[in-house]
Amino acid sequence: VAQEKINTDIVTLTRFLTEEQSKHKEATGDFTLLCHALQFSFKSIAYYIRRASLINLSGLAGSSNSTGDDQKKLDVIGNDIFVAAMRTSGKCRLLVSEEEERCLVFDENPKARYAVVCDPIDGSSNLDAGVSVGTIFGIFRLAEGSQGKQEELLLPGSELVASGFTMYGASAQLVITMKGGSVNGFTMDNALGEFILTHHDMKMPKSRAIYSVNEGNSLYWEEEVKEYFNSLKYPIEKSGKPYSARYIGSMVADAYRTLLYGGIFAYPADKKSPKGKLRILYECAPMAMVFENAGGQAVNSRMERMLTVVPEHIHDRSGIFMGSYDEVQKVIDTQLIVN
Ligand code: AHM
Ligand code: MG
Repeated sequence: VAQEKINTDIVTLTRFLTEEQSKHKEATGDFTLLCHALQFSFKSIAYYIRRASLINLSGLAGSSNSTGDDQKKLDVIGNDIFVAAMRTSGKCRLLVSEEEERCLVFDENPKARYAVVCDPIDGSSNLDAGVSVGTIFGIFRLAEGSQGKQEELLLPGSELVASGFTMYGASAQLVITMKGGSVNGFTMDNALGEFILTHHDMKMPKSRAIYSVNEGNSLYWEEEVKEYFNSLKYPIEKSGKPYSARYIGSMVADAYRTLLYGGIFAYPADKKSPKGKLRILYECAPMAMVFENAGGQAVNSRMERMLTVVPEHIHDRSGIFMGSYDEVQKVIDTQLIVN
């Protein structure tokens, strides 16, 4: 029997972070430690999601979050795991979570220089059906002399020093990018308990005939949005076929597919949700950074670059169109402007 060739030189997330740190002479190791704490929260959340049906974690918690969404038991657990990991990392001063009305200020870490924004379990309405959900995160470095105030986080995504997401699917996938850097994807090896670098320097296809949007909202869309999506349903020159529709209803899963296969993902602002549905700070901006660093684009419903959008409040929402460079450019070129 031929012996399986064993790779004894694998790049774990821990090793990757150490190597990244060594590229920066001025680095103190704080950012690396913060990422280790993030990594632990992803592993824990992945573990509980996998066991949810077995240990009675399905269904509602009986509460609602800051903006009135019903919370699932796992929303609450995911948030608690995340908060504990950030608090005890010693490197996180401020934490904005979709599940917390106010920004959490960790006074026990007054010298911590980082702020984290997150949606601990995005797409949680899919949880009980075993559909992929994920964690979205962004990291800001606080300004010198920071007072540790929530208002300091009303920043555009272009200020993020790192961002990414984890998708809890057939396996847990972690995608991370640093400011001005490449995008790297890791796969959780459950036996080792480590994220392993499997997708080095991810670059998304420049175009692809796939669109991803909740068409059930088309009644509320502005005319221009209706026209744009309608235009995708006729044969295109290149293939003689119309676009394919793919919509999971979990942003991380739709985004991960779009990153790998290309295409466009959108959640436009509409007449029912004039500001859109997805949150600027911890959903749109981190994703936009990943997409741009992978060679794609992301804009809001006014066709402004998503990374320049400044929220007025930590939970503000925005319309979003993101995906392959050419696909988003097509939307921008149609001059589709929705307020
Ligand atoms: P959530 O943060 O409450 O889970 O909502 C965000 C999710 C995204 O993952 C997904 O893209 C979108 O909501 C789906 O919304 P809809 O069900 O309206 O299509
Ligand atoms: Mg969400």
